[in-house]
Amino acid sequence: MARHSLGARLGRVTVAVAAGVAAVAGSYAAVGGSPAFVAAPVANATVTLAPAALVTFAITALGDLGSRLAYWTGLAATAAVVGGVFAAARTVAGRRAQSRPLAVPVAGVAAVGLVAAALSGSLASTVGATAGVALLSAVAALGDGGTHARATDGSRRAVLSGAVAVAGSVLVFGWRRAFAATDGDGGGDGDDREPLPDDVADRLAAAEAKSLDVDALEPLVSDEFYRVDIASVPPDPSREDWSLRIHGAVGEETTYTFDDVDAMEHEHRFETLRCVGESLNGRKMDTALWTGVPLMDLLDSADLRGDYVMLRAADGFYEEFPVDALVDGFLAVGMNGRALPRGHGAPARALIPGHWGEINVKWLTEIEILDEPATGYWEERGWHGTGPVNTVAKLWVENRLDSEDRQSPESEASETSRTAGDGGGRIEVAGAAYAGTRGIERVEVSTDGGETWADAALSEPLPGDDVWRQWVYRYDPPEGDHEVVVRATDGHGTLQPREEKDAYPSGPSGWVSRTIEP
Ligand SMILES: Nc1nc2c(c(=O)[nH]1)N[C@H]1C(S)=C(S)[C@@H](COP(=O)(O)O)O[C@H]1N2
Ligand SMILES: [Mo]
Repeated sequence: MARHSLGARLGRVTVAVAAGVAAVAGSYAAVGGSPAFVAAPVANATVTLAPAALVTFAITALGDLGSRLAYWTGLAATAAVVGGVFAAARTVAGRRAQSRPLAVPVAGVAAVGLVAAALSGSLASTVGATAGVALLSAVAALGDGGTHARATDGSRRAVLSGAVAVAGSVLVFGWRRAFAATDGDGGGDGDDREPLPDDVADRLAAAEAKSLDVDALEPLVSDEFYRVDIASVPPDPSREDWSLRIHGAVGEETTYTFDDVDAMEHEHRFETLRCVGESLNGRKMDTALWTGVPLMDLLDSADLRGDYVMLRAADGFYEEFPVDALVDGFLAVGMNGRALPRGHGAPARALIPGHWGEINVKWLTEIEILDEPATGYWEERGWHGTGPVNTVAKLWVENRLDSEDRQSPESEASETSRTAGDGGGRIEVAGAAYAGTRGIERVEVSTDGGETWADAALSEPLPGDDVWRQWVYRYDPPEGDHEVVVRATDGHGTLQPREEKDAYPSGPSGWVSRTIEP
């Protein structure tokens, strides 16, 4: 047996990786970021199988970057596995069938087809993956001039395969991103251009009118709603396939179809969500106008006989909490006047007022009433995120005011300070404050590191029991760097605790502060 040169070996690895990449790209071309994408199971397993400590680090330290990393790790791992199978099949076929020239490429492509079918369980996805690899093999063989026997051509083949795989993937992913919004947030229903129903439009207009007029401050209804998913490729159950089963410690087990829910009386609710795993001044806190039905309308007939509930979802997520919280809950099928987007749990998700985001289960499929407490997905990983949210005031925006803006609404008496500066100099700080169903009564700002405090101006609250408020404060800065601190008092009159705590395990707490240079 001749020893293979390093170059030849590298060449074969390159061809195998290129084949893996071509298969992943081919599948993506066919089905996009849907659950049928060949990389979906591996990408989703990266979070579920990763050690809890690593996941916690990724969530708290990396944020959205963490979920993108999980996704791309899954893609890379899939390409590696598929490429390995491709190379192995070709090696085996090469030993057995030296006389038949097509046996080797056919074996490689067929093996990829089998793996793709096993991973995706989807014909379209399998055809896409297989076509990707077949195309790559064909191009590489053509480039070779059909003379794979010559050792020198091994490297040419590798370079060619690599180039084709990279160029093809860039094209496929770029094209999908640009023209086919099948993944993530893109609604998918194509109803984005239809006018909003009047009742929703009116409510959204009222919310806009209540939003503070502050540069770069997110309006009361979020422009961009954060997302937290255990699955980097979220499920995509159709309305026809979806159902919600209510079972466990109930007098009567019930199953609702989407049509059943659709036929019920719908309500609109403004509601804020916040993730227990976000940083103290993070952005995983947002508000939307949700449309749906009160959970009690679905549970009424069930006759609840347990004190706890487990919600389960199509992505394998599950969370448990006391039934007391469930009775105020809502089943949302719409968001800001549109069908609930896939990324936020289409076709239906739970909203549990005042509680951390995690029990607001998306892609909801089951409500199981329990006699005894149980442990949810994140609690198994050490989090305590099933309870009510902590109070927080975020400092998101820091603006320098021009001289025209200097007359601020909350301090008309700034005549003296108006002449004090040289070309503006006034500073505006703003953000959002949230305390779940306790509501926000007051936000105070200190510009001297917490020595003295003044009230910030608050936006009028949105209608609803579980909504944030915006705050803004304008001031003439002192000389030099100074520390701005913000703190909120909830609707029960309780000032949020000053003590700083990390997100893990019970959610961040403390007063947000920022050093500002005038
Ligand atoms: N099925 C399912 N529901 C879920 C999650 C999930 O990963 N899967 N994430 C939870 C977490 S941790 C949060 S903070 C909220 C976020 O909701 P959003 O993605 O719509 O902002 O959804 C919760 N519901
Ligand atoms: Mo969360």
